[in-house]
Amino acid sequence: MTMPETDPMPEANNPDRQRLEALRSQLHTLAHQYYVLDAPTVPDAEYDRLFRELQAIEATHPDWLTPDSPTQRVGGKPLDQFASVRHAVPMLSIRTETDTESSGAQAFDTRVRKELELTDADAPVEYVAELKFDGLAINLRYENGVLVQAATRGDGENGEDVTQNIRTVGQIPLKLATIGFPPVLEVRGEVYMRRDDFEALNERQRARIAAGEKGEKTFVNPRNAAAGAVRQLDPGIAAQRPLSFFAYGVGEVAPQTVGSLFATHMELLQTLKGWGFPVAEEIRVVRGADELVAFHQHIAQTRDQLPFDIDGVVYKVNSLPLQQRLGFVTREPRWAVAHKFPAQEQMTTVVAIDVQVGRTGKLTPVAKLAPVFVGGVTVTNATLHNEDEARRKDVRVGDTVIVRRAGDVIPEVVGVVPPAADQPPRERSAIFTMPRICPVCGSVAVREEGEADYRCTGGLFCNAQCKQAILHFAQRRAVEIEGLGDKLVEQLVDAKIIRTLPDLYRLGFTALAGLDRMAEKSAQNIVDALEKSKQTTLPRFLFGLGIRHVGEATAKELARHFGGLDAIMDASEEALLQVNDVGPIVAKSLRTFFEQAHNREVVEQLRACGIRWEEGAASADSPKPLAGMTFVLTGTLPTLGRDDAKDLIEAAGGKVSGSVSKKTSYVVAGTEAGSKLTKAQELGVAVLDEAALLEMLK
Ligand code: 5U1
Repeated sequence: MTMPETDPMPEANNPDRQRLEALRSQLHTLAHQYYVLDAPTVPDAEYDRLFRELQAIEATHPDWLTPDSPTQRVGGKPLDQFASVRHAVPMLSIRTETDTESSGAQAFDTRVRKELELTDADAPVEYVAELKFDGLAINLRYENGVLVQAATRGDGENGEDVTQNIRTVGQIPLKLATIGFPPVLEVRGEVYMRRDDFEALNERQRARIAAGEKGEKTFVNPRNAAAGAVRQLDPGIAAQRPLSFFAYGVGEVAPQTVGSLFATHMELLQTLKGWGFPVAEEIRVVRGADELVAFHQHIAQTRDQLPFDIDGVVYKVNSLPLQQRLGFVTREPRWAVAHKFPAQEQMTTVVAIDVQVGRTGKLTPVAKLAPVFVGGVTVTNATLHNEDEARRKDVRVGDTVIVRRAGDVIPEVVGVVPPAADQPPRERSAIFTMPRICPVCGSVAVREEGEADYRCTGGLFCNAQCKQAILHFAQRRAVEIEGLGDKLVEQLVDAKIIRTLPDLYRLGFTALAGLDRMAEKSAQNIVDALEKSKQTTLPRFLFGLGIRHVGEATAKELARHFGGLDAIMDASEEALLQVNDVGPIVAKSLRTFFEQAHNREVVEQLRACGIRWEEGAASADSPKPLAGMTFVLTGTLPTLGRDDAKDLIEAAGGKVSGSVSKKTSYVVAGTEAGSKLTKAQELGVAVLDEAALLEMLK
C-alpha cells in the first residue's frame, strides 16, 4: 500500500512565513519611527539584526520576496534610461507671486475673493500656509497600500519612472502601515536634501576625490544634489545620497474622490501624516491677507533655522469645495500660489580675487564680483574663507559662480558653474595661491601647523590690522565711540595721526578739525564721543582689546569671575581655565596677549588717558540661580533694556538665546512681543514678564 502524499504545509502556517510577516511589519514601524518621527525606539544594532534575519528568510524563500519588503529599499540594477510615466492626474505647476514683499500675499487674496465674488462684508477666506521646499516634485503611487511607482513631474503630463531610487528614501513608506487609505492613492510632495546631510555628502565626496576616485564631484547646493540623486540611473549610487521627503498633496485617489474623503486641505495633510507620510511642522491655517503676510514674514525671518532650504511659502485655499469652484487657469490652480523670498543664491562672474587682512592679521581671499542682487541686497564681494577653500572650489577670475547670502551671514561663493555642454571650453586664469607676504604691509605671512589661515606677522605695524583693531575697540558692543567709522579711521591711520588705541584719546579738536572734509561740528562730536566712551565697563573694555578668541560672552565671564582687570592680566593658564566657557585655547590666547609688554603698555596708557570702569568683587564662588537655564527675550520690557536684561541673566548663570525651541526654559516678554511669544505658546514654553524675571534673580 502506498502512503498518500502529505500536503506541503500551507504557507500561512509556515513558521518562516509568519516570522517574515512579523519582521516586515516590525521593520516598517521602526523605519517610520526613525525616519519620519525622528524618534527611534530601538538601537541601530537591533534594527540591523532584524533586517539581516529578514534577508536570511527571503534568501531561503526567494518566491516570497515582494517589492514592498523593507529589504528592497537598496539595490536594483542600473538602468539605461528611465521609462516614461503618464500621470493619471496631471501634476500641475503653481503660479509664482514674483513680488517678494507683503503685497504678493495681498494680491493673491484679492484675486481669490474676486473669483469667489466676495464683498468686504464677507468673512476672510481660510488658507493653509505651507513651505515651498527647494527640491524635486514627485508622485508616489500606492495600490492597496503598497508603493508601486514613483515618478518625477516631467512636463506635468508625463514624468520619469524613478521608483528604484525613491525606494531608497527612508522617509517614504514602501507599504502603508495603517488602515483607511483608498485602494489607489497618489501622494505628491517634494524630495529634498537636508543641509546637514548635504554637508556630510560633500565631505564624503571630497574624501573620494582626494583618494583619486574617478568621476566623483562635489555638489553646489542641496537642491542639485537631491535632483541628481533622484535622476541617478544607478540606484546603488542613489542609495548613498541622503534624501528626505515632505508630502503636500494628492494625485489620483480611487475609487473614492478626494472631495468625498476630506472637506479641507488641512484635513488631507493631517490624514497623510496619519498614513505615515512626513508633513512639515510649520504648516498653519490662517485667515485673510494679513495672516498670510504674517506667515510670510515669520518664515522669512526664521528660514535659516530650518534644517533644509526653502525658496518661499505656498498659500492654498483650505476648503476643497472652494478649490473646486476656483478651478484652474492653463496648468495652474487658481486656489494656490507660491510666494517667494528674495533668492539666497544667484549666479555672477568673478572679476578679481583680492586678499583682505583682518584685525588679527588673518588673510582672507575675497572674490570681487560683478554686482548681483541676492538675499535682498546687492553683493559685490564674497568670501572664499581661506586658501584651501578657494583651491578646493577652484574659483578663478572670469569664472561664473554661485553666490549665497543667507540672513546676515557674509556672502560666500558656493561653487563654480561649469560651462554649458554646448559652450566651447574656455581658457581659465591661474588657480588662486595665497601670497606669502601681507598685501598691505609687506610683512611675512605665516600659516601655523594645523591652522587653515595665513596670518600677517606685522601686528600694529600693519595698517590693515591697526585700522581693524581701532574699529573693533570703537564699536557699539565695545567702548562705543559714536561717529568713529571706517572712513575716518582710514584717514587717521593713513595720515599717521594715530597708530595705537591710546593715540585716539590724544586726538584733540584741532587735529580732527584739520582733516579733509571734517566740519568743526563733526570734529567736536567726535571729541565728545571719545570723552563719553571713557566711562565703560570691564567686559566692554576687555572685549574691545581684540584678544583672539575673547568674544563678548567670554569677556563677561572673565570680568565676573575675576572682578578686576589686573587679576585677569596676571592670571595663570590654570586660573583662567576655572572660568566658565574658557578652554585651553582661550586661556593660552589671554596669557600670550598679556605676556607681551606692549599690550600691557597699551592698557596702562588707556587707563592713563582716563578710561575707567567699576571693578567688582571676584564672583567665582557666588551663587548662580539661573545656571543651566536658557532665556529668550522678546518685546520691550518696562524698565530693563535688552542688554541690561541679558547681563543680569548671564550674571546669574543663565544663557540668553535668540530663538525659541523646546530647549528654551523661559521666554521673557514685554510689550509688542512678536513671533517668539507665539512660538513659546505653541511649544508650551513658560512665559515671564519683567517682574517675574527680577523675582527669579533674587
Ligand atoms: N508646499 C507645497 N509646495 N508645493 C508645490 N505645496 C505645493 N503645491 C504645489 C507645488 C507645485 O502644487 C499644487 C498647488 C498643485
